[in-house]
Amino acid sequence: MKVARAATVAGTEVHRRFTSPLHDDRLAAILGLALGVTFTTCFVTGLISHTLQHPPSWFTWPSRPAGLFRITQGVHVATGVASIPLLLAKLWVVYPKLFRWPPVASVAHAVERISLIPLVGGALFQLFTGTANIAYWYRPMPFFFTVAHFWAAWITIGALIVHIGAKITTTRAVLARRAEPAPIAADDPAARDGLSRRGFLATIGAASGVLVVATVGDTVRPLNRISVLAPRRLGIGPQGRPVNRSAAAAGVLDSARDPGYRLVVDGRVTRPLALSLDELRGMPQHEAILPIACVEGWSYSARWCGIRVRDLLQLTGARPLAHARVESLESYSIYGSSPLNRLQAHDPDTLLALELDGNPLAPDHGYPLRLIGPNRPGVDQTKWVHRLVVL
Ligand code: HEM
Ligand SMILES: Nc1nc2c(c(=O)[nH]1)N[C@H]1C(S)=C(S)[C@@H](COP(=O)(O)O)O[C@H]1N2
Ligand SMILES: [Mo]
Repeated sequence: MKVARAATVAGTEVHRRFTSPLHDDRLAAILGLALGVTFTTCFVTGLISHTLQHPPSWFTWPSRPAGLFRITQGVHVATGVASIPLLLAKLWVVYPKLFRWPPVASVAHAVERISLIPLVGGALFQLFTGTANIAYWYRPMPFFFTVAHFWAAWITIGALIVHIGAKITTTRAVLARRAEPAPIAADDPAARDGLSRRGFLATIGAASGVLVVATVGDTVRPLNRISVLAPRRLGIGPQGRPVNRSAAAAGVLDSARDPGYRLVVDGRVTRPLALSLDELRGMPQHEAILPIACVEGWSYSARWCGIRVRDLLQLTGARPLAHARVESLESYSIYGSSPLNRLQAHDPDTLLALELDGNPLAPDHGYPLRLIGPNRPGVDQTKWVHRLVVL
């Protein structure tokens, strides 16, 4: 039946080339459904990450639960990675349709076919740029990753909505039908010996699973040892913790070790402060177990010890609803400062940490002082802090 249809729509020449029974509507529908779920998940979690880093004025991201961003961004990268085999399989299943004749049957059909350009292009672009980014492979991206990935996400999701609108009726019908065994093209041994539909789906599902397990170990501790493709293995780096930007790369080796170092607390305060390292060590210390969750999907939980930002706000006479900004010795960098909204600034676990797991911070982890707070993206956990500006 399938073969007959292929022969009528595509002509005998084309049919001979697409003999696999896996170029099939039911498979296309199932893979489409799976991709709909993974892409929607990526879009929502991606928008969360974007909103945290570019908060609109009406929006205050809570500082609790402490590990929420770790989960949303871990899920973003994991579902993105899982989508790679799904998308390749889907494209392979449906590509004979590209050769359908006549190419367009109606205006609606033309719109639907044109929307495949942003859909397929956008989907490939998102998976490629995302993967290149977490693999630290920047050369093929001569544009600013976040900006391109952000706008391409809107284009892809827009095209996905058009595509779902166009296909929902067929998908329902195809999935409602009881799965018939895939027809065997009697004249074609290749088709007969190939995978069954179920076998094909199981293979693609397994490929997705293997890719995810091979990468998520840089955020899911128990999988660390088997995650051979994880870009950031836990347990490697100073103090056994991974580092993206070293003190040398940030150009702060000398300024961080300067005996004249002071933490300045100023801005909208009544009593500005300039505290030496000894003075900081002499203040009440607080301990918190908090994750660092990089936007690239890797994360680890650690025990941090230092001074509460909240205590500094009180000491300097800040307003009760004050928010703040921390600044790094690494001043000429987009990571050189980060905002603390009022919930984060007053959270008892938002610290300017002096210690990591019971030892003074290594230079690469932000010595002498780093910001660490609950439910914040890693990019905002500023290292080598030398100033807290109260706002
Ligand atoms: C293999 C697949 C993917 C990977 C590895 C990946 C990775 C990433 C990473 C690392 C970021 C953080 C960027 C940063 O803040 O520096 C990000 C952000 C984002 N991603 Fe993905 N992504 C993937 C697929 C997708 C897909 C399919 C979509 C949506 C259709 C998507 C939408 C977004 C959005 C909207 C952001 C926020 C960008 C911003 O902050 O402006 N991503 N992604
Ligand atoms: N001053 C400064 N702070 C910084 C960074 C940086 O480049 N400079 N990197 C940030 C990023 S992206 C993350 S994920 C966390 C942890 O990164 P690390 O691996 O460089 O310690 O620190 C953040 N703090
Ligand atoms: Mo990061």
